[in-house]
Amino acid sequence: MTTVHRTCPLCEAVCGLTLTLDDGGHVTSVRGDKEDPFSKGFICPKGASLGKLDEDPDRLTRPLVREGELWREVGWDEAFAAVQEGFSRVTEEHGREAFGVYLGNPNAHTMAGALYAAPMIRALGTRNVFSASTADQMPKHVSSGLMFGHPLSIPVPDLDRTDYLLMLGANPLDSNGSLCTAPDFPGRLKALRGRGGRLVVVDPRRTRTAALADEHVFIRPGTDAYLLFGIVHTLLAEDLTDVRQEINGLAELTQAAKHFAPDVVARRTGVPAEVIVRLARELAGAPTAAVYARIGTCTAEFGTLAQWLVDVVNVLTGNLDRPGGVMFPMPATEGGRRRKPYQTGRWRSRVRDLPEANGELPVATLADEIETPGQGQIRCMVTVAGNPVLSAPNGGRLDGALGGLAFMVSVDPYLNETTRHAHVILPPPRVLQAGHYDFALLGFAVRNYTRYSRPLLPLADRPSEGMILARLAVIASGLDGDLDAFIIGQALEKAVSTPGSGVEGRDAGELAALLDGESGAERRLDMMLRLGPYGEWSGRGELSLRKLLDNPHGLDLGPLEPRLPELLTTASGRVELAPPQLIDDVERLRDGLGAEPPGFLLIGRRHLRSNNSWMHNVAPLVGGSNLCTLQINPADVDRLGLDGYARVRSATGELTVPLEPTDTIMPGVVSLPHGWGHAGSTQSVAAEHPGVSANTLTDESTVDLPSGNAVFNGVPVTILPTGVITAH
Ligand SMILES: Nc1nc2c(c(=O)[nH]1)N[C@H]1C(S)=C(S)[C@@H](COP(=O)(O)OP(=O)(O)OC[C@H]3O[C@@H](n4cnc5c(=O)[nH]c(N)nc54)[C@H](O)[C@@H]3O)O[C@H]1N2
Ligand SMILES: Nc1nc2c(c(=O)[nH]1)N[C@H]1C(S)=C(S)[C@@H](COP(=O)(O)OP(=O)(O)OC[C@H]3O[C@@H](n4cnc5c(=O)[nH]c(N)nc54)[C@H](O)[C@@H]3O)O[C@H]1N2
Ligand code: SF4
Ligand SMILES: [Mo]
Repeated sequence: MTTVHRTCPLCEAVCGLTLTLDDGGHVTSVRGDKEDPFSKGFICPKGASLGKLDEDPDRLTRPLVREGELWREVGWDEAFAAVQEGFSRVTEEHGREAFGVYLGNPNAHTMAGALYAAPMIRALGTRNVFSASTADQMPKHVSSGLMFGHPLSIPVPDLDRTDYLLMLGANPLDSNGSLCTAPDFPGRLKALRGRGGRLVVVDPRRTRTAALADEHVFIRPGTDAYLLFGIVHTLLAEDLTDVRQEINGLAELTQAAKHFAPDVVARRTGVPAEVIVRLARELAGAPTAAVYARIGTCTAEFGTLAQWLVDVVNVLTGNLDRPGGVMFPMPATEGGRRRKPYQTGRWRSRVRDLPEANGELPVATLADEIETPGQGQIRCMVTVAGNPVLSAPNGGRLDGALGGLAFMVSVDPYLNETTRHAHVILPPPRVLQAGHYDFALLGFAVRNYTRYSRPLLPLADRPSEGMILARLAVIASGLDGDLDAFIIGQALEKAVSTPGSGVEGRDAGELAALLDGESGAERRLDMMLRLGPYGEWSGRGELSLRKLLDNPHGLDLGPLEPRLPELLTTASGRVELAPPQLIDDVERLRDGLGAEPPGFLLIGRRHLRSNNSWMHNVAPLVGGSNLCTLQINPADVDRLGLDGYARVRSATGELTVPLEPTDTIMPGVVSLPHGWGHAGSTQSVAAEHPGVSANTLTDESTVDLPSGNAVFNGVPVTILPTGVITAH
């Protein structure tokens, strides 16, 4: 038996885990790591099942190659040779513009995603880059880019010090938090209330988080931007503002807010005008306050406007960049940020003319790009850690589109709804065979913190996921050589020639020779740590890989500190309160003021013991409350005379679903979790309770315009008894 420690890679909370392994490398127990200074022993049911997930017998151990319907297990050389052949064939016939990439959510949780996905994309030489980000947080990147100058300058609520938290469209008691890395989120919310603070939750469902709050406000799905504008209107009209930054655009903002008085938006949102006014006064009056909004408000028709208004309220109430308000973390691997105006729409999608954002095109138009003939049609896809057939809007259409590709490669541990269309599946090794560093998520942490976990088990005869992606890059570019050494060389050359950097004027080659690490990935981590804001090469600290290896439970780097002046990279050098692109989109919001969609509005939800589409194969995690049911208010059940099941119909499809009547959901709203609808997968446990895919009902033709983000919340649907047959 050995006891080992590592970070949980399963959600954004980055909990430290303590595992015991037997001599065969099997996990015999998983507990929270009490010595982790950030998570302090917290663990959730998913983390506790990490061993079961990692040793799931349905995970692929060797590459698969498909010929027609037939799958064949092959060795790694043969698999990469098949990729080479497929890439060459498509390149010769259609050129590089026929390639497309889709990166799924776990890329945010793997070192491979952080270090090797970008070089792989560059090597593929295509602008057809899609990811789960446009089914998730792209609106926040766009609003932050436009307001603060960089899409990663995303302020997070200072959870442990705030006096007042207004939370919209998030349910961290089940999700454990997102764009707000906070292990033991439930405990931190209880502590907020314990110190006399106030928590208000805005959600069309009375979630477990809402039940814990001081106040829960029901809202009509998709209308958060109206509610937030009502708050902005009140702050301005009642002169409740206390702006602490240099800002631009107050006049334009005031002009735009005129149309959204509380009594005007009350009808649209379902939130009484007096509640809106009171929320504004409470936010302004609290010693410190933070507004935090997540997936329920991002994956909506006005996602970017909602994200923007969240931070407008934070600025107007004087809570941006101050303790207890919303703050910008300083992660240990952060690189320098150049002052360069943030732009979207630098190129546009071929078929629907949708703007690029952060170098990506909207996943809502991926099927169009694959299906529509002509110059630039996608014929070859590379998917890494993604299951868009279940996770993208109108996933059923994408299912068909992927089936028509000339060639597809998937890097994924499972043969599932998406990867079954691949010609080659390249499985990453076991979780415990991978090193772990949260490059992305520590940039959203409510305390500055760092932790590295070395691989706990040897790779044996298979490549790491980083090596798989690097190999794809080599195949695509035709350039051989040590990718990591090349990237290290480039980064160090830049650092030594940057005036004022801690290594200015030193020799890049000598620095490279000093780097520690047993792999290229570790050496790159060491370099980023040393050059980063706490690094031994920054002149300001002593962090390095060695230091992290000496502290296997992680290191606390202190509470968040004000740092906006250093981060602000807008062209004006000020916080942009009224970016023109967003003010333009306010027209669309105004047009929607009078909208009264008939029928029901569909929203999603998450379950504690689930993770999008890929954790339904672990027996202890499924069943109980983790079910694919349609939540509906009992009054609606009675009104429609429903019994047990109902048919749900939208513009794109129809499903028959089991009902879960509950008064925790607003009348007129129904909720279905996503990630179900298992079919064509070799996941044997998941196949026993497949559920249905919510994304049969979501409509890829509607997007949040500024970001191109998919709309999953507030989808108009009709609910029919199962017995009724009507014409389509
Ligand atoms: N209707 C509706 N749809 C939604 C949402 C919603 O709320 N409602 N939420 C959206 C959101 S927020 C997201 S992030 C997306 C998620 O969209 P995706 O990322 O496309 O979907 P996941 O289900 O997370 O699929 C993850 C895939 O990665 C594989 N995988 C797991 N671990 C690893 C690993 O270590 N390496 C590799 N290579 N593969 C791995 C899994 O087997 C699975 O195939 O879904 C979106 N879709
Ligand atoms: N256990 C578990 N944890 C997860 C995941 C998982 O699948 N399971 N997925 C991970 C991923 S990829 C992400 S992005 C995060 C997401 O983390 P969260 O943002 O916390 O996601 P949810 O738990 O889905 O909470 C979203 C809430 O928004 C509400 N909502 C829906 N529509 C609206 C609306 O129009 N307005 C408002 N105000 N609220 C609305 C829903 O009822 C729901 O309670 O969770 C991550 N963590
Ligand atoms: S909360 Fe997230 S990081 Fe923590 S144990 Fe659970 S799944 Fe892992
Ligand atoms: Mo997500």
